[in-house]
Amino acid sequence: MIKAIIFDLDGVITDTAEYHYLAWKALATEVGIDFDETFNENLKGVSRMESLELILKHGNRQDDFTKQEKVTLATKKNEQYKTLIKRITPGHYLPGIKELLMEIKEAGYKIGVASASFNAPTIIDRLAANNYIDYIVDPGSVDHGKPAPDLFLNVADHFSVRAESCIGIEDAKAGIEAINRAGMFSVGVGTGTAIKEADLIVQSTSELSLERLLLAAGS
Ligand code: G16
Ligand code: MG
Repeated sequence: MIKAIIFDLDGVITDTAEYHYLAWKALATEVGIDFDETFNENLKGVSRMESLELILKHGNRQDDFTKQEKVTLATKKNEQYKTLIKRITPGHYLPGIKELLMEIKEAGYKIGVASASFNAPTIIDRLAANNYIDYIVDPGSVDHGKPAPDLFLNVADHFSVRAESCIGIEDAKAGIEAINRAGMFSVGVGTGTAIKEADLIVQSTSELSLERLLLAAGS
């Protein structure tokens, strides 16, 4: 029986993926690395430092910076990102998500957020989504990011529910793998092949409803 529904943030609750893309693109350009939306797909759900490593490797510049310099680069990207997310308002939910959160809350299921982002609490604040969300994982508190299951398992643990009683919703390949490895029912949002391993696939967040999720998960 399903007891908790766990949301990814970027690309599921709101479209911050675009802001990550713009901030990384600015940084990549600064260090002379070509960066486009196709490559950006590889960074979805991936932590800040790992994303930087992937970008440097993509430009064959992974050995050109010290660890400290890499931290400085990642911090710079984050400062740019923090400026961009100031644009987020309570009007910036992806289609149908606010209604879905309200529906789930009203029906008495637990709602968690399993995001790789250290900025998740700020974004949830800016959306005024605190009333719906019971728990946000601190990504610094788990050993491994997505595609490891840790972020999702941390939520189940917090709610004292079994993994089989959770549904996870994601837009990224690494995120779907994390949910599947956690032993939860996975829901993929999107049109690309990135989410092809999900148990249920929808093209847009507007297609999600509590009834559809529960039916698909057999609950
Ligand atoms: C998000 C994004 C990633 C980002 C990561 C870390 O994951 O999809 O692109 O690199 O968080 O974010 P930050 O630099 O803000 O700590 P998710 O799991 O919400 O999709
Ligand atoms: Mg995401």
